[in-house]
Amino acid sequence: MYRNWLRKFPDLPADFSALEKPSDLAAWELSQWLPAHSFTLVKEPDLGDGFRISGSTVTGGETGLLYGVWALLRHMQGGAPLPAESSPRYPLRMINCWDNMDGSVERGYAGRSLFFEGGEFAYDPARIRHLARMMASVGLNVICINNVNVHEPAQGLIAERLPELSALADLFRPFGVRLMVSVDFSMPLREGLPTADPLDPDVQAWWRRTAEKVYDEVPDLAGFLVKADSEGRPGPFTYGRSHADGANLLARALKPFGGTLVWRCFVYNCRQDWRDTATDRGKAAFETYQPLDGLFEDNVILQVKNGPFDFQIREPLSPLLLSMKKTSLALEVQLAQEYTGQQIDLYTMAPLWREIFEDLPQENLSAAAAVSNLGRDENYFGHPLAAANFFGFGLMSWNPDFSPAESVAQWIRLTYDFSAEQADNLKRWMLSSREIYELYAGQLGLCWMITPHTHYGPNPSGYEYDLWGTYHRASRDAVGIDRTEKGTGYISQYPPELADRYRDPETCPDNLLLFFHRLPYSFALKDGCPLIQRLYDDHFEGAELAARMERELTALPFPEPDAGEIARRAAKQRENAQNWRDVINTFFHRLSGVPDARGRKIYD
Ligand code: GCW
Repeated sequence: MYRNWLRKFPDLPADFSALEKPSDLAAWELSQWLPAHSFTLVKEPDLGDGFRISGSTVTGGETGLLYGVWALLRHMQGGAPLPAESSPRYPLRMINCWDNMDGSVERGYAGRSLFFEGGEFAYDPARIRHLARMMASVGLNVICINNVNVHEPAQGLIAERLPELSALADLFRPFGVRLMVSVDFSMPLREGLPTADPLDPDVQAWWRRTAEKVYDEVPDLAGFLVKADSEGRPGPFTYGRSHADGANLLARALKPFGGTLVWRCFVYNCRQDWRDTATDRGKAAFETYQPLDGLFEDNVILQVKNGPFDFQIREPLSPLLLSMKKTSLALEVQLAQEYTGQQIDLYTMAPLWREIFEDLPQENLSAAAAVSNLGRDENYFGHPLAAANFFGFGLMSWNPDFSPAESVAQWIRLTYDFSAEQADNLKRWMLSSREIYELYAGQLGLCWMITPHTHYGPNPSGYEYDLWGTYHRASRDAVGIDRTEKGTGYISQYPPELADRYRDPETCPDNLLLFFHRLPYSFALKDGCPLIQRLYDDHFEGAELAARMERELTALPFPEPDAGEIARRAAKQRENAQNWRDVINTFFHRLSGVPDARGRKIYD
């Protein structure tokens, strides 16, 4: 079996009867590596996920022992620095799978679902255990197994499918990983109630009974995840109720069992008229949730995407993450490379998360969630190097100060037997891959130049006259959207210092310029380069770098099957980058009529 960054570790045993809990597994992992007597494991339950390593003793809580052992193993095998003590910054470190029970994966780029096929549970227990081991090795502790768009028969996961859910939970449990399920807000209707109104006493009683049955079968379920009133999903708005009413309904049902209700804040009008320039989709989440701050039960976590739109190549931090002082929050990022090359183009995310975490107030952030990039492909991730995103997310949701360079270096050392020079070369390309992608697929904070629906490849007018609220409004003279108070007013959702920084094009970082401003093509950027010339230059440079990256990556001695996969994907990426370059350059050239100052080929 393909083992990713655990390839140098021994196989898990086939018989798990003696390995019921994380501390059992901690002892087993250690015994494979070190003579049994050289390390002692001491359980100190109060430490929870945390651990201490001193001399030849690892002290930790039930799960902390397993994380402590993995810290030790990553140190021995991957050269990671060994902490004397450590505990995670966020109690919940979650992977959100968008898997449907028919076996498809929404925005999945690594094959079909690892859990489902043909409307049924269908999995290989050995692969599930391996996935759980990968999670434990980097401190991840929750997996939501089904799509937030809950299509039948997935509603049944909390009804007639409970025994199967319980069997899957048993596989994850020894690794300290708890299951979560996405539930549908209108579930009471499915079960015969006339309404799903959160203030209706029968609905409340129904959710309480349901939670009781669920926890009878899966006593350590992490909780429910909900996408409500978003992109056609049902929600409390149907009944004229607020999202605090909706979230609290489920939270109260889960509370007696210690369950958490994770409520996504991805709410916006997806039927906008492109002619309406006053409405700004970016403002929607803040407008919906900020007035509700303080009204949520204490086991509610509001899960907010990192940016105000939708995992675009470059977005500013969502202002909602900066403004909910009395509510627990989860940061949501996307490992699935929906808008960033779909696990064909190389796009290493740790540098992106570093920026996000740097700007993020930590006080009420209690969880980090990542939309999964997993699938049934042999290597789980499609692109062999996309595994580093899963790995890095684990390390950075344990410790958001973790260095992106160290996370990538550690992953490479664990995964491949490279010389220092080869490893360095790979690390350099991985760490610069995000900027390379940005150069050819969207720079200066310019979003939505992508092909609608598939979200792969360039189509600069594709979303322009559509109803999704996703416009760049490029014209003959100018491009971008004015989001200052003179425009849509989005900027006023930020705390004053940030708003001040973004408001003035002179102080707004170039890489967000067209997100916040509408500027003429002649506008001089910080280095004096006219805007239109930068658009051309970046696209030429991005395509050149993608070609160079292909040459250098394919010269590295990757073992098979990785070598073949990487070569195929790097070649496709080179073609993609050329296509982006030509389509976008021609688009702007046709609009503006401005020639490239360096006389390079732009198609008419
Ligand atoms: O942008 C959209 C994606 C949808 C996804 C949605 C979400 C699960 O294109 O596929 O649906 O985001 O985050 O809910």
